[in-house]
Amino acid sequence: MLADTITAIATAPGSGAIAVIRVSGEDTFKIVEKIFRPRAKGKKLSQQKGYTIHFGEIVDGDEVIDEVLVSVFRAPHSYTGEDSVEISCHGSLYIQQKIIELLVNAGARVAQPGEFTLRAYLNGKMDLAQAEAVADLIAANSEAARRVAFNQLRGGVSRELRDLRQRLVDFAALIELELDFAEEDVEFADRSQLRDLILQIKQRTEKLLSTFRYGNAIKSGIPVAIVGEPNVGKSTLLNLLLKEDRAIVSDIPGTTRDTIEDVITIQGILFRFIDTAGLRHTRDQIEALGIERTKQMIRKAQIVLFMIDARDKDWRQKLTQIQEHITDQKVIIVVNKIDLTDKPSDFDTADYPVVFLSAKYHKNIEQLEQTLLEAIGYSQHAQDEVILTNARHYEALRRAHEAIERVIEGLDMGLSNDLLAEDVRQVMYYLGEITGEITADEVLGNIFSRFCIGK
Ligand SMILES: Nc1nc2c(ncn2[C@@H]2O[C@H](COP(=O)(O)OP(=O)(O)OP(=O)(O)O)[C@@H](O)[C@H]2O)c(=O)[nH]1
Ligand SMILES: [Mg+2]
Repeated sequence: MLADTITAIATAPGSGAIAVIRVSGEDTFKIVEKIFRPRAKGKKLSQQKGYTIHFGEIVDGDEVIDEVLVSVFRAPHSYTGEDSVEISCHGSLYIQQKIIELLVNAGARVAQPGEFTLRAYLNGKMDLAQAEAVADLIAANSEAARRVAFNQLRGGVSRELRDLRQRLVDFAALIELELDFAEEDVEFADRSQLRDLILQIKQRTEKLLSTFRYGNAIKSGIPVAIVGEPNVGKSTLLNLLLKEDRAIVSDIPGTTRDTIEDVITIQGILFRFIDTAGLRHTRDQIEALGIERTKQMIRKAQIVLFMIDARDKDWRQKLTQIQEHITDQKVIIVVNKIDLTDKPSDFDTADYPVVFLSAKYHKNIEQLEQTLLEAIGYSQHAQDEVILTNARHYEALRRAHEAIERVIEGLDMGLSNDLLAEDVRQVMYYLGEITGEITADEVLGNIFSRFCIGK
């Protein structure tokens, strides 16, 4: 498969000012030379240095199709590690397709999704976790998501795991050696050192695992449901957070019938706010439907803003009603309309943070934003901390962690070498799975098929 020379449009589908078409593989220059006529006479494309750009024409026989720029990359100094070119042409859909067609007729094959990055991985330009970070970076829709993806692309996650794994590999080698000298009863691998190493790996693994919730949240945005009785000001708050009149606000209870959703970023983190119908028991059929939806929204949310009127004396009972539907969501109590009373009810609760607001008069909104950030553990994670965002990594790390616990158990029980070695191998296996030192073809297929074509 690596023997093929592949091509694809690397820019977004559709027409634009410019489109970029990639070609990568052994025959790149041979193929592109068939359809590219450089303006400057003299050297052929295959004789040009890497990291140079050449102006010229794409031709179909005698007919000139477009004027283009061709960037030359020479193996191994390219994204894929192979000889590659990037053709920047005019961004008409027709021209893009015509050039692809000419390239295919000249001997290239149309690339599969993620195939350029797959090659970069197979040619050792990046490991698997880094390759996956490329997809995350392309999908990043907030500053925080970009930052964690970029850190992973730079090898943050990989470095850490590779280091731990390498030390384990060394140890496993010693244990295996002991197995070879089984009759002589020698000990090459110091058990207390192995224990220290394993404990270190365990600690590190646990720390990484604990970042996943946060990592996953910033990658996909944090769903926040705004719930509360009709008329407490939920839609007013949504509009204020979004800085636009997204939801209808009125003094008629039950104004919001459907759910309204929109996103904002706070300190670079994407929050997805969901405004819901007021939660109350009713015989009105339509509103009953809205209320069922509210329950569903709570289920989907990571944070629930429970909104109460500052003058409400029965809020505890309403909170209890909400709590019925809460599983592991964080709850923030938002006391609204503080402008209407000098003496708000007693909102002391040990369970949840409380924010006093006037949504209508834009009061204390920064405090609410701060409380939202705290709810996701924003301040606990340093900007450059290695953060797990990928479910595949999380799963592998969780399995590694299980195997680690078995190794510790085994050490405690004085388990025989061959059994111990087996568990150590398991830990190495799962750690290696993340960076791709160990992979099954189907795992690769699964990962790269989710990429866009041309990456
Ligand atoms: N005085 C005062 N009025 C507010 C405040 N926030 C909202 N209101 C008013 O309260 C009324 C209800 O506001 P909405 O935002 O529609 O309330 P809601 O919770 O979305 O109501 P439903 O959609 O019916 O569940 C409107 O007349 C708002 O102008 C506030 O902080 N102070
Ligand atoms: Mg509303």
